[in-house]
Amino acid sequence: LEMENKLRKALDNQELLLHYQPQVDMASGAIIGMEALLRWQHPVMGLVSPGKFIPLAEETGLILPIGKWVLQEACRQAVLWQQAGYPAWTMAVNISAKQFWQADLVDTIGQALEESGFDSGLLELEITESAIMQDAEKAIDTMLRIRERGIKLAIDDFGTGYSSLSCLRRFPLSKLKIDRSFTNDILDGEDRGAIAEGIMALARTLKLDVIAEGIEKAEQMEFLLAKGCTEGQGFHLGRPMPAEGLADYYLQKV
Ligand code: G
Ligand code: G
Ligand code: MN
Ligand code: NA
Repeated sequence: LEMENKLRKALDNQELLLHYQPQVDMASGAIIGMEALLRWQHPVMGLVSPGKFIPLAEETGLILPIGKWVLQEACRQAVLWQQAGYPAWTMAVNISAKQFWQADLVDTIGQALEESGFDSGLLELEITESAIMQDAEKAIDTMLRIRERGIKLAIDDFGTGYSSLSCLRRFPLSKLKIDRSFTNDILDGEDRGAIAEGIMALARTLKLDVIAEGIEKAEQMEFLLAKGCTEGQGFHLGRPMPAEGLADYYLQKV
């Protein structure tokens, strides 16, 4: 309960911040997008891991005001980068199940886009399989309203939930994000990347983009590229960083 009260104040006290992790075209090394990742910097507890406070935020409903702030802040930052002369990268924002099922979700997103002036075609929402499988018909309806605005939809941690393949075909998706456990399997697992490869084949069949998460080693990247996965994200390609860290990262790439 004490933690809950602290989290309740975090937004007003400006203790929440976003880090950004690059999404990279592995063949050229070019940045194609950024994923906004929430962080909580508490004055006494220090940096609280999202694994700890996001579940709490979901349970208490605090994820709703927090999620709204994340959307606004991520769009605002994306526009700042464009104004500074960086290329037009996509901005990926994680949407929790609770947020996804709010009746005003599409309005909240629209508001963040309007206030920031960010191009809706560059916004990508990351949702999980379990969120949309709660009620597939209703999810499709919401997703269509999101897609009508030109906003992209990615399935996060793909392969860890259970979505029926027939449903998957009916969801108006843009992209699958191969969960990092399968990227890890490329070097360390018994199946040697078979699941990552299977997801790539599925994405190809469904005409979806695909990005591999959790790339930590060059060998994983080489395997993925050889199998036709062009987009990647992970510590090997770039760690999540505060917005101010971008210039250094970018200069070092080009
Ligand atoms: O990047 P990191 O390891 O800190 O993220 C931990 C978890 O928190 C991941 O599952 C990620 O999807 C989730 N997460 C990070 N930022 C957000 C956010 O803004 N909203 C929601 N709902 N989840 C987030
Ligand atoms: O669930 P989601 O994919 O949104 O979670 C993103 C999380 O993954 C963040 O916490 C981020 O810090 C973490 N992450 C990003 N790249 C890597 C990586 O290469 N290895 C590991 N272990 N975690 C990563
Ligand atoms: Mn994500
Ligand atoms: Na993920």
